[in-house]
Amino acid sequence: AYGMEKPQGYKVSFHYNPHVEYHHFGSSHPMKPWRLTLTKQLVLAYGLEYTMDLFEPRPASLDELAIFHDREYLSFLSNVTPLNANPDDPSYLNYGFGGESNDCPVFDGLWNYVCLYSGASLHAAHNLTNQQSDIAINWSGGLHHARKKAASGFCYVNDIVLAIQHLLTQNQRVLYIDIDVHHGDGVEHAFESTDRVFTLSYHKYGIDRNGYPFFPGTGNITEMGPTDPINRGKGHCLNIPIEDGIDDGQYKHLFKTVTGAVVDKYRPNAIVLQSGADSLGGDRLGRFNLNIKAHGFCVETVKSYGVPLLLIGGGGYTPRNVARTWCHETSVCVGANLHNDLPTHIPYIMAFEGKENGDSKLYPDLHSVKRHDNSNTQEKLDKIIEQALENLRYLEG
Ligand code: ZLV
Ligand code: CA
Ligand code: ZN
Repeated sequence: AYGMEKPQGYKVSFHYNPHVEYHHFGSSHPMKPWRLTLTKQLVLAYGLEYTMDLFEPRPASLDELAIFHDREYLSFLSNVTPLNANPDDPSYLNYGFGGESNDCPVFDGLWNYVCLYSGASLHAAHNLTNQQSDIAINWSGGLHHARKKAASGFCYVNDIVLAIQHLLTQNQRVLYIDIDVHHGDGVEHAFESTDRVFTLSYHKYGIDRNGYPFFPGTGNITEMGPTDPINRGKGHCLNIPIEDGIDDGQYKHLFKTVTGAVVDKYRPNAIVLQSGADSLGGDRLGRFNLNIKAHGFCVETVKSYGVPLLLIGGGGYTPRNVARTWCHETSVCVGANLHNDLPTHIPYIMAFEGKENGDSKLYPDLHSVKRHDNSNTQEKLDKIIEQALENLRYLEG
């Protein structure tokens, strides 16, 4: 039942293929797949592997990716290499490659990389539909910007859309929640015309001092999907725009109030939580001031609904804190309390030295690395909550 923790605890599974770690986007690119090495090292150092089922999933197949993606796009993606890439080929730009920022570079092993993280999300989704797990985790997934026929914002294949499509084979309604600091636009767009998926994203939204919108530039509270009154997807999307510097107390209140209202109204049969760690304080790309336990509060809250849960990663650009957060959230799933002193025998202990107060701790004070003043007043946040609850009235038909 809703809100009832299972007294015997949840069956948790961890889906991870270590080959993802060895892929590089390029030295100056903020996405670092080796943050997953750090995450796994922490999870093992705390002994969490004894509390869950571990799986090493095979890479997804071309046919599995084609359930959502365009076959010509996939054919391009599976053939392109740094040596044969031709930036003058019009399809190259069309498919989201190149451009000024080069957010989505062509790197060695790109196809292998996308198949690995997508295979893990699909395997995790299967574990939920065949009821082998109550909570299935894939920290290598969560690439929420990818489109049917285009890469966007470091995302080439949308493993979340693929996993939700699988969940829909056994579940009438799936709720997607996204706490990455960026708007989950790719997932929202993929399901905009159905009432069987509700998408809820919390993100930084607004124009910077330099005049550029924060990526991807969408996700205002007024954006609720299609406006056509006969579209079934109408109103099955909620965006929560947030300004720089939001703190723990504000975020927790916002998340609990809005997510709770969505769950009450929508009554999902399964939940997918994208737990992007770029919403932490001190993230290289993010703008928020959250500590690890406030981020983990979102996982605790969603777990407490007692609905089958797919927990996936996403952004996160300060690797040592990404690893801390995802290790903490793994412990939340299995119901363990971790000691704040990092185990001394971690292979990559040097990697945890940073600018925070408490290098050798699991829970350093991330407010101490604050770079963004808090532009969120209680007044503005109350307005957002009020508007969000108003938007939900569409669900009443
Ligand atoms: O975390 O930063 O802002 C899921 C995820 O949500 C942009 N891209 C594009 C649009 C025009 N700009 C380029 C501005 C670049 C600013 C410098 C970078 C330095 C090197 C490489 C990439 C970036 C970068 N790119 C920072 N922010 C962007 C965003 C894409 C954000 C994707 C978030 C992905 C995994
Ligand atoms: Ca988000
Ligand atoms: Zn992000």
